[in-house]
Amino acid sequence: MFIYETTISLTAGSGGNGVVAWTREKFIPKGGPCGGNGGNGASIVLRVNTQIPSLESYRNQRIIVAENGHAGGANLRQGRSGKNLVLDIPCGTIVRDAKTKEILYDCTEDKEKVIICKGGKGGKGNDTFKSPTNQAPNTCTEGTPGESREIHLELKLIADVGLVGMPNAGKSTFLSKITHVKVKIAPYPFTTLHPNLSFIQFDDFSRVLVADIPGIIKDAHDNRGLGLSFLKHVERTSVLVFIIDISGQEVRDPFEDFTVLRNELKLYSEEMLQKPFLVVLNKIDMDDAEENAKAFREKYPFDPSTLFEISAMNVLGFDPLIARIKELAQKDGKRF
Ligand SMILES: Nc1nc2c(ncn2[C@@H]2O[C@H](COP(=O)(O)OP(=O)(O)OP(=O)(O)O)[C@@H](O)[C@H]2O)c(=O)[nH]1
Ligand SMILES: [Mg+2]
Repeated sequence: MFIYETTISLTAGSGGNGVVAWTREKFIPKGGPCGGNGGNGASIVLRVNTQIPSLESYRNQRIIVAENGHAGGANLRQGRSGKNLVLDIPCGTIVRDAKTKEILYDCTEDKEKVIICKGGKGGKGNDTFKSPTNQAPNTCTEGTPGESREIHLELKLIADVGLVGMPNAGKSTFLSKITHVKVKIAPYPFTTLHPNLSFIQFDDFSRVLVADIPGIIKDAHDNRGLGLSFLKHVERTSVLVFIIDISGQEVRDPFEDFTVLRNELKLYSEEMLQKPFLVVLNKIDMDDAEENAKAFREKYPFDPSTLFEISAMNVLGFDPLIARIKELAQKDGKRF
């Protein structure tokens, strides 16, 4: 199950109490105070982990409480501190305060760690309070409570390139041929139900991360099909690749597909259309494809560095396209 949004309530551990205790040993009368301090409560730490694909592990875990610190003991024994609780979250998670919706962190770096709830401090034992004027203090303090807050986690994948297209256009086929990921490909719409993420590995050891999202249909902004919710996963990509089925085999019309896609993106956010994009006419191996592609070029006279014809299934026409993807994705320096 692909979970990309959840709210969890976190409570860090409270500090352990300090204690009042007195030294009682044979031949040592009035041994004095010996109450130890309480241990600190455990903090809750969020850690970015690129190996985790979704927020699935928090599906059944909505209330998370970290360990309390233990109370101090006699003979100056310090209470044990709680062990910090590390929560792994996927890269690209936006952490918000659930109430105010204020963004607390935007987790974009692998292994990045942030303390989201600080544990309480341990209380002081009576030994701490002894002084020349008060050699037998009868006071100790309680541990302070740990911070507690409700946070909202939202995952927006961070990829360089986002594949956008109608259902069945061949997005997943393309992803599976350019990367090593095995994804579900089938001749019916909405095969892909959640985003797939993989990377193209280049000879210079650089990588370009590609996200394949479920198909988008007309009126997706009205929540038709799988809606636009998955567009958030391509919102942060630097390049969009429109995959258009040019075979004309589907009931749809390739020209309309392109207009509809752009329109739906625009309704999601104007910024989407400001991104650099490539248009890929797929299934060029099919019968009427050449003709349709010609008509498409006439209607949308993009230059050859924007418009490409490929057959994702037969791996045809990939080289110039991938070179261009690399060029655009790495324009502002390599990210991966
Ligand atoms: N002839 C031909 N068929 C292709 C080509 N690329 C993909 N297909 C077929 O088109 C169908 C749909 O491919 P998918 O890769 O699942 O399409 P998708 O865009 O990921 O579809 P959704 O996940 O439903 O949005 C499959 O039956 C593929 O085999 C191609 O270049 N030529
Ligand atoms: Mg798919």
